Amino acid sequence: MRYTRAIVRPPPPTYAAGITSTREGAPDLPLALVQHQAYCLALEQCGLAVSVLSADAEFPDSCFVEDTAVLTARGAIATRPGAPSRVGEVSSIVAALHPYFSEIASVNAPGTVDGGDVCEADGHFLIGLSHRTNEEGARQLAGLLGDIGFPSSVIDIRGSRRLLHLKTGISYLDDGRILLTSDVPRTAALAPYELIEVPEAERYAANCLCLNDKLVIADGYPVTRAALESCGYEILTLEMSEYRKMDGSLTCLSLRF
Ligand code: CIR
Repeated sequence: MRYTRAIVRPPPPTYAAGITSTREGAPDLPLALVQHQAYCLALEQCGLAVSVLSADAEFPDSCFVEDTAVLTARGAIATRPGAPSRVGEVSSIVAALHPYFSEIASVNAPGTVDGGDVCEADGHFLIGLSHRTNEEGARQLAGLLGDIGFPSSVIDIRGSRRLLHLKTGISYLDDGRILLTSDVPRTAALAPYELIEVPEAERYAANCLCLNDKLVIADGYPVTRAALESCGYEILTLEMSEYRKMDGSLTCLSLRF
């Protein structure tokens, strides 16, 4: 799919109060903002026009806009995030999407879905069943995707403690390749793809952005970078330290369409 636009939202002054499982210390907000600007620039280098929403201090995790919607070439679906503190992030994202999507479907209670659990691989959607995306949410999402002609498969990652979301451990790279960590269960849903496994010490690098003809990866993961370069990808790297501290990775910071 060719991407033309992205929606992003910078981290707010309350960012350090967001949810995290890491013990890497509090994020440095000024540095996070610098990293966010570099992120926007990288999206532009990939050919996307970037809309920057204003920071929202009411929601500390609101820079991770990916979790609030699932965007496809045939329509948008508003999610219902699995963390109660994040449910209120959705309405302002729906408002920002309305100029581009005439109808926006929704995941409803008791279903929960985080967009970080949804990985599109050439028109087939892999849906992670996680501690954020529950069975009812995955069922609703599969139905809504089916309504607009997209098949999907569910991958249960609830036993993979190191994965917050499916896309914490997996990225689709176009041309049939998937980059992933050893944490992701090797289910039949992955059989059609060529799998490239990142080394254990570089697990964070499994989340990357394949945008048009470029690959954006996190800085500091040389083995993964070399493997991807040898596949012929043009690579941009970004320092992600202040997002990693809050369990965030590259895809979480934008909605792309
Ligand atoms: C959270 O726990 O919800 C945020 N601190 C991190 C969300 C990361 N989002 C993503 O991977 N899609």
